[in-house]
Amino acid sequence: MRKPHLDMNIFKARRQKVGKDLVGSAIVVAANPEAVRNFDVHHPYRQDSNFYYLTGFEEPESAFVFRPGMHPETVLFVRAKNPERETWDGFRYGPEGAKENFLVDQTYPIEEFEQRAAELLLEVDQVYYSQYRDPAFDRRMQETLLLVQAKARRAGRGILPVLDAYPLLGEFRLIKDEHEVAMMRRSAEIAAEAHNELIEHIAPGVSERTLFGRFTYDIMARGASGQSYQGIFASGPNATTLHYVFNDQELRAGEVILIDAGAEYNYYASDITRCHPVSGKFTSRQQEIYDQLLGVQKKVISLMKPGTDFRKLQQVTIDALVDLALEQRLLKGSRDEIIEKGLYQKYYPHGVSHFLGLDVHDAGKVDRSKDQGRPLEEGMVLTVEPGFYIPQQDPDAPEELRGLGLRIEDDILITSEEPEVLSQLAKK
Ligand SMILES: [Mn+2]
Repeated sequence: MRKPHLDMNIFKARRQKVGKDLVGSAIVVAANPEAVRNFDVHHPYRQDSNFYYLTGFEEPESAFVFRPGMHPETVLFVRAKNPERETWDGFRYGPEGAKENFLVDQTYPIEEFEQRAAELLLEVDQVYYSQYRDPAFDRRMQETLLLVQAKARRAGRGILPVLDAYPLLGEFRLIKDEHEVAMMRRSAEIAAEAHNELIEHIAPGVSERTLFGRFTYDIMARGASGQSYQGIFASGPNATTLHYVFNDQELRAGEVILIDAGAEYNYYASDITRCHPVSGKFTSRQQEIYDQLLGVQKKVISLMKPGTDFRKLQQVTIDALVDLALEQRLLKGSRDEIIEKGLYQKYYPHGVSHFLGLDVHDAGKVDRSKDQGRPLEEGMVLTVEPGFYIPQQDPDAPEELRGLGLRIEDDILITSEEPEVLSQLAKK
């Protein structure tokens, strides 16, 4: 059952923070739609992150209207009670239960959304709502906005301006509160322990799929709802596919397996990557590159303090990985030219960091504007994931290195002092 086990004051306090400078505006957020897998079977349901962030409410077919400073300020639209449906699909709060349990001012059945929301929006100057995510709810929202206009016709108003709620809420989600930090610490700890549990099961002949299953078991046995994204269990050359998802090959002696997998714990994601030699020991050349990559990661982590520009992390990584490629004689020529022409992208084609939170690639703008970077701040959580991938068909690489893919990824909390490595338990 989707009973709240968290203190609802967490969500109330969060709404107060978000609403503080938004008087005159409303935020409308819709629950995620359910996704059909086949016929009457659905994919596992997971609430929309912004909806969860503001309400803590986990049911589909719901919507939330938030009008900072007005009465009622918080209005939740939910599915009506339905004994027959509840026999099949499980408990629903219904409007009464939702009002009792979720610290909102008013609740209504979702069927009344257009009419009720139109009345609520009549009194605001603009609406924050994320369009183009759910076409079915977009239509309900359009209907609502037309009703608002119809109701206010004599006032000569047009359609209410709609602004995107995603970047607005992203600015808040970017800085984790105390509750969120606790959740993220636990999420990373769970995933780190599960990564460690896998080590003794890595051996020639084992399937990537077996490791995937073991990891899932180990995080769920520790309280995670599941993986925070489909994990990458990539042995040998599969590791050079950045988002490898087949996870169905057998591990072979001499190869390295790259495991990029995280847990979702009370909605919060961890995202950890580790690489292990299938036979228990790297070759000396693999070890050399692994150690260099680890050095790059350490260097980047040491920069993760308040004030450092987010873009600097990537620059430093590129510089260091170009040096690695030159030392390994994979690239030739001048460092500047390699960087300028982007030649390093053959071995390192991605970013070194992203925000982490309710989503694995979390909300929050990485730049203040097109030309202005974003300084890191206390309370941000970011990954650090330098990687080095040698294509299997690379004519510039010696035979023994072809098809080697390495990435080392940890989750970092920015503090006023040293960065806290949330995933530090995971053995490297
Ligand atoms: Mn990542």
